[in-house]
Amino acid sequence: MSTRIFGEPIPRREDPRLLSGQGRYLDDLGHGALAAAFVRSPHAHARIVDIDVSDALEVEGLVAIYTHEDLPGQVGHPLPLLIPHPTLTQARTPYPLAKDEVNHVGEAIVMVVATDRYLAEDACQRIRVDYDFLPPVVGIEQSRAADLLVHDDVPDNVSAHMLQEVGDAPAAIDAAPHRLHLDLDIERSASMPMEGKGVYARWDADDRSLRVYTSTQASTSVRAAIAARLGLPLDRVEVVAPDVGGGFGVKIMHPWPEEVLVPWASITLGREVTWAEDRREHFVSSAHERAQQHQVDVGFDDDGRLLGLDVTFWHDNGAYTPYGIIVPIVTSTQLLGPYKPGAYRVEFFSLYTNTVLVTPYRGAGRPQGCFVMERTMDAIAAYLGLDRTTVRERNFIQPEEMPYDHGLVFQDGRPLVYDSGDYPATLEKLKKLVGWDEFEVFREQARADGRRVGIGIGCYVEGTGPGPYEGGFVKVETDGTVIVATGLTSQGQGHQTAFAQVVAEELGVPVDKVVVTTGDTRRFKYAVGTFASRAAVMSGNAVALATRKVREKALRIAGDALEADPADLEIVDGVVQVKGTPGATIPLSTVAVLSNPLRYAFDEETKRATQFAAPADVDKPPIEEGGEPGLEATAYYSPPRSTFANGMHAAIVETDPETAEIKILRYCVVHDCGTLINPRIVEGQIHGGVAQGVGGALYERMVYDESGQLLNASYMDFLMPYATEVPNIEIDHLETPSPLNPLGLKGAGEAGVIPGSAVLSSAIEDAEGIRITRMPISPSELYHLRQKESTTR
Ligand code: MCN
Repeated sequence: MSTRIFGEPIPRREDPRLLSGQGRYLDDLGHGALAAAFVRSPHAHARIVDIDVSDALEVEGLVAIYTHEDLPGQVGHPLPLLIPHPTLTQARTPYPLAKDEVNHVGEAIVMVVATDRYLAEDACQRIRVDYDFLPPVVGIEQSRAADLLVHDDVPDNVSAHMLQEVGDAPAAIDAAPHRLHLDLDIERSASMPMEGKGVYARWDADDRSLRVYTSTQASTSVRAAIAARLGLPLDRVEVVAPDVGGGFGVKIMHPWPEEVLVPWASITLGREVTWAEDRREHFVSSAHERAQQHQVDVGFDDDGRLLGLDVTFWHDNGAYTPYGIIVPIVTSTQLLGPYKPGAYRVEFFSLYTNTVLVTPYRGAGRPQGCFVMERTMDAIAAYLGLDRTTVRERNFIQPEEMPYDHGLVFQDGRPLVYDSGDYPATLEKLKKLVGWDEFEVFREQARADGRRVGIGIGCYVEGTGPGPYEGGFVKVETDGTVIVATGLTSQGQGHQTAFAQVVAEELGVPVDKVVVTTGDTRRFKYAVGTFASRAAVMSGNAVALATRKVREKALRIAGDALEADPADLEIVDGVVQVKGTPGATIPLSTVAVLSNPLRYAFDEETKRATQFAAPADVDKPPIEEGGEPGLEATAYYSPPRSTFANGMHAAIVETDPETAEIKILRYCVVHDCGTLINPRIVEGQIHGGVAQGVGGALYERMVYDESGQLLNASYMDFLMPYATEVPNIEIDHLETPSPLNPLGLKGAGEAGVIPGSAVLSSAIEDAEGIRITRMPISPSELYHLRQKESTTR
């Protein structure tokens, strides 16, 4: 069997277990534990006047009721600001249990612990909270008007105001031969993983140690937060992410209030306590994203080349900013996509509203930025009567211009420098894949049949794999199994397969010999987390570096045993051999036995192989100076800055002339995430992303009424695309390796979602001949746009 497995589309090893119901998710654990439930605010904005728990005390099975007043010290303090920024001058973070004011429907006020969840919910029902109602601020327009305030001490509802400029964009636009202005909006949506959040805590009073299972994207960060809040030494806290049923960004927040409260209750009560979020709780008390309003001014020449771009936008950050302002920072820098903007000015205001707070949702500000830039490209093409791909081509950064420095500061605080990419080649592949140049023939045929069809395009560049670091541990066991651990967590990305491929390739072992663990602080203590499409770049390279150390050590030990120069050795299928001399071999399992001076070899063959392999030099110590027993190593990878993946999507849609129903006929993707570890996994990631992109463009939105009630907080009313709405996705890859990391990787986990609104608005506009400036768009909205258009014509 060949060990060439890097780049092979091997099936995901985690799937048989997960697809046959063998997964162990948070709510599969902790049976018999006490259960927590929460009283949450039914009002968007109110002062808490009184909390009366007397009726609840009657509930049989009730164990404890806690309000803010009951939480000692750090437990009750507002959550930390995770990513501060100099422009975030008015950060506000929520209390784990509201202190005296609530700022959105769903904010937790009381925690109840009972012998089971039903009883805890019964007790919640009996708790009376008296409120003084305050007028809510709902939506960007109301927040901008600032007639009403979310937080009394934030006079204009603005949490952050940021401006970046390269050159003098307003002057360049004024002087340009052509100018356009666009207003472009995207509504609120959310990631909606199938599994909500959940926490299960076990306090061991004898050992004074805490084990917490949580459905998170960042187990090490949750551990640090719990230890700090509960006043425990870090070594007394273990955090384990079991199987996680999707995260998509919402589970990167840490700690969520429940991740502090449930462990604290476990310690206080000396019992196991568990909580699993229900679907309505997830809608109203986790996180949303996407809502932004943008104004674009652009100046360009007769060929459609950008001379100046000036974008101002308003971002709805909800009631609090515990995750900082990463989302609008990403929009402001990543909207440039694969283009040279000429002079560029971008300014944003991040606004408070009495709605659920924001954390990054797959794409994290990029879908909005891509929508803005691609709508602008389409508008320029329409204005000049040029093909939409021609305008894009003329503005592309060329491969020979890499690395390309935009002169801006990126989300990681580092310069926005693209490391690699061949945008003309990506476009060429896409045009071929979708048949861009042949589309007019298809349109004419369709028109002859009374059908309306349109084609659209969306291009993006995505900063992936930001630092600061990740680590990897690799160990060859004496039975030949290779144990691998990395600290970031998995939510379905196929890390157990992909990292096994990296190790198998680097070490020269069959992939099925490699066992990977993620998200368990008992196995790997230092990590940052899974977000920003960083696992492949960060942990992939870290485990590769650790494997290289193990390989070097293995060759050294095997060289001694085989009396050969390590440089003359190779490892093939888990066996060290002298290159070109197949007879002289030693299995890695034996090398692992040899690596420990106290040799435990249980099978006869290994015993025989190792007992005579002691160094001939009796004066030589069993472990050489600076060496360590065991065939294992740990390594960390820390990149200089992010690496930039890119891709281009095209879609063909059909709109019903009568009902305005929108159908996607074809959806094509060309994607470049550098060297591919596993194309099948990357394609799966793209499929999932495109599904969410289609949802964001055509179906999903958070419908708040004027009193701040979320009207569609259930899967009955929140329209997710089913398999019936997600089109067949045709994919082609381009691999321009990143020069920034040893494996040449760029991230892939978010890519599919980014151009969804851009490409589908482009296609619908092409089918209809009506400007599309707001997403998502439903059939009834398209119908009304048609009517408006026909009355203004
Ligand atoms: N990969 C590869 N070759 C590359 C790049 C990536 O084979 N050149 C593989 C990786 O090894 C990994 C997968 O593709 O198995 C995604 O890798 P990467 O781009 O590094 O993204 P992460 O693993 O860091 O995952 C995070 C990313 C984000 S930010 C969101 S949000 C998201 C996503 O991944 N959430 C997901 N994909 C998700 N998929 C599932 N099923 N569930 C989620 O919650």
